Amino acid sequence: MATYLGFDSSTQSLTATVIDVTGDQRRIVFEHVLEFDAAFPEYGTSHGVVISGDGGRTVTAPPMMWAAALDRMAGILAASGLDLTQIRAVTGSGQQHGSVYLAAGAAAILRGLDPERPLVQQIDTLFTRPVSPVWMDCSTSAECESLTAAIGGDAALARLTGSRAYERFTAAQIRKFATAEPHAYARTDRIHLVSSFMASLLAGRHAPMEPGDASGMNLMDLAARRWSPAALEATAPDLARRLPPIHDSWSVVSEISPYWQRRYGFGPAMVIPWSGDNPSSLVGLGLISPGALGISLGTSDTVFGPIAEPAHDPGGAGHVFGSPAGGYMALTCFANGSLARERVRDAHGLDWDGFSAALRRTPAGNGGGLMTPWFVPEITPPVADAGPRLRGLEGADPSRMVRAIVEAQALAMRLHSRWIAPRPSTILATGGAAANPDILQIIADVFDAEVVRGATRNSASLGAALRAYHAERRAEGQLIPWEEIVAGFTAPDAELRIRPNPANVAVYAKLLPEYEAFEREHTGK
Ligand code: XUL
Repeated sequence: MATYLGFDSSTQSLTATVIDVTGDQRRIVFEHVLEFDAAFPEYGTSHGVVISGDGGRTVTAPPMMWAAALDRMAGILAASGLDLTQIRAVTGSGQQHGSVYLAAGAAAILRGLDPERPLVQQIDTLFTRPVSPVWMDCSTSAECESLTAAIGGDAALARLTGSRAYERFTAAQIRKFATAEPHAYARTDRIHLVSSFMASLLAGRHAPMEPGDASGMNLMDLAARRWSPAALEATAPDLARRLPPIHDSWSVVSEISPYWQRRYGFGPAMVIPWSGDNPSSLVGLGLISPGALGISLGTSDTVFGPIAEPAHDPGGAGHVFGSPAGGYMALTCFANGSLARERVRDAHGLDWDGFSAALRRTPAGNGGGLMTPWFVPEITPPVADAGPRLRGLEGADPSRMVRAIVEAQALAMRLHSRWIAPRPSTILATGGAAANPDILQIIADVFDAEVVRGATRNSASLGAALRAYHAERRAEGQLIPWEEIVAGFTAPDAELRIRPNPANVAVYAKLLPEYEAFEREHTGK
């Protein structure tokens, strides 16, 4: 048997997917999701994070909780009846941008983990900072300004690193920590991303980063796929020695450490560097050739696709990352994804069925009513002061408010993804809300494109399992083309193809410039 394990350590949950590629067999043999809030109430998170009282700008999560989840998931895998000795390689993906700060003793602790005791009992002295700032944090505007000035402006930084400075990106977060807590920073020996931290736990040593997730830091020279000395210099003192090296996405870190082998019965599986959740979803959706567009409807909504050259968003709101399949990917991230849909649903006392019924009851264009979806501070376009802005919706009933949020999200996605694929013919949808055909219909109508649903909602952990397969075969001297790696796993859900409705397409073609003007009016841009 040849099986491969992929994880996804996302904002709200840890998912594991095991694929079997024995002979002609190509199937998913295990898939499990652990929701952080429900499984680990002792960490006090809400939707996987802790939001501070400063207007929601500081958002963190306890890295110890992610380690506890990895340990719990390994136990669930061991109890599932799967033969873990057959797993040849393992990798994963992490929510992007979040950082984990480790002390000098970390390497010895990781190496010497005792298989008789749970992970969390052994790693409490690992951290110089008990919390990790995560992608929802937007408390670092001052740090972004100084980084931008040091590199020579927004365009120069975007050319160098793939993105202009963003509050949630790791450089600004590291700078804030180094300035606000210089002693703790001085004690920090290694700074990991969520992805490389989780890989380190599995490998029993400091794992490297890879270009897909390292390009979400504003620190990597995108073309050279190396740390940029100028960006490091502008961020914090002595940063170079605190960062792991950047290795190819398909390199081998090491064998999975004795802790996992003895405690749970893994064989000598290869650990491959973990990537970011969006780069991993790109693979898990089979988006290998430029021109294809994916939409992930998760805690955040993201629109992304593979691109051949690192072209930048002229509007300045998007990012270019390395693709773990080689080449590049473009992405635009909206903080107000399911968070905002849930706010509207809850404010009107609806469940998801009621939410869908509201969409079916109301006409495209909402009678001219418009809303911006900014329930929490927004990334695209940048909006620091949360609160949706409304036009023509005063006193509107719940159904119109539901339509307003979904239309606003779809219009914003269209507007801010034109630089990635101006006229996509097909859109692949994934993430929790991709289960809702009424939401997908609005996306199809706004984009005037067919929307198909990914074969699995867990595209990031499937992408990780596929990356493990690719890297292990490559390490054994077999270079399998990516099209073949994903074949049989990523064909879209055959049941669901949503075609645009021409009458609605015409309504949204008129509404798009109006929404663009409305957004501009409230952002001053
Ligand atoms: C992407 C981003 C989010 C996180 C969490 O830039 O910030 O999509 O990766 O999923």
